[in-house]
Amino acid sequence: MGEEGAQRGAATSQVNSTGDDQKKLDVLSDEIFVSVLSEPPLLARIGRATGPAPTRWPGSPRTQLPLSSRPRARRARRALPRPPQALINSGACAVLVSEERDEAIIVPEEKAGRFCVAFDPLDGSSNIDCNVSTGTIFAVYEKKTPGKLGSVADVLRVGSDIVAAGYCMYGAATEMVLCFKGATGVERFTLDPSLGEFCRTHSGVTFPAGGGKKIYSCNEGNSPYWDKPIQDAVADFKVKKYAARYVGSMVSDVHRTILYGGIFLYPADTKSPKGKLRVLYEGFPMALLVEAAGGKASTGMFNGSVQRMLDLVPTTIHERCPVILGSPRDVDLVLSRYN
Ligand code: FDP
Repeated sequence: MGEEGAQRGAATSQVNSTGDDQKKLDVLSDEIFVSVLSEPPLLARIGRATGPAPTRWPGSPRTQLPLSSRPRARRARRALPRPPQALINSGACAVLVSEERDEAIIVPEEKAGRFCVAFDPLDGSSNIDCNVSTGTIFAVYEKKTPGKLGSVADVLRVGSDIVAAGYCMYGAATEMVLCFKGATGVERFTLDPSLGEFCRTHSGVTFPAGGGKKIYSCNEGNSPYWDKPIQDAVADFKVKKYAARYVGSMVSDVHRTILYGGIFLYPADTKSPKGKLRVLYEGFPMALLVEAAGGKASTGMFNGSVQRMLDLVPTTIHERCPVILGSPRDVDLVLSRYN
């Protein structure tokens, strides 16, 4: 990133809508994401593909997707329209929810489109200053409120209503992983910087058979505050000689979990009874992807019961929830501790 990059990583001295420290790169990523959503092709592609039972990403293996490549990001930054103006011109979106904005953006009626998107523009941003992988996470809904104008009710609905979800990971390579509701497997794309395009590299990706590598991934510093079933399950993993791996950047930890196997946990604890991660743009999209890949996603014990993540119905846009996801082998081990 160099000096300029380091400055972008610097905190803005603000906290975002969920009370986390906000970095300059958080704000820039939010602006770019909203700006990119002003260009309809991605959502138009999703629109073409979301029939009654979408299962495959449309198009050739070299699918061109207009998400942020670096040149595009620079262009977008220079000529960035003010977000509401971008949405007015889009015609694709009715409602946008960003981690970096307190309120949902409701697109004016005359330009409102068919989709609603909840996104975390830069997840794992506490890792920016030490150059550890970060990511972008998003979930797409179809608007359901009658009339042209959307409302927050279009995103405050059961998680299984999501029609598509994905993340980008900014690591050694820039990768994007997507799925549609009802898909078997997730689709992997890698950015080819020479083309400025994402090229599909893997289709129908699922968890390794049998659960894959024995890896548990959590912030174990919180273990004194976990409930006993979580403490016991993690103790079980150690007895079974699982390896511990925790980047502390959800996209990276979930990406590794899908590709290698194992489990990722950010459970509720006595300090944070609702957990840390956000329902709309962390829990739900990752749950859709993990289930599409043949895994499981649960809240663990939350509000008095153990729940499937996608059965939650959030009541506010920045709501949090505990997250336990991964291979069925390992998620079932955790859930069995609640029996
Ligand atoms: P970050 O605070 O760096 O943005 O919800 C955000 C998140 O990172 C996730 O990406 C990550 O999994 C988690 O928080 C890490 O939290 P801890 O530092 O408490 O482990």
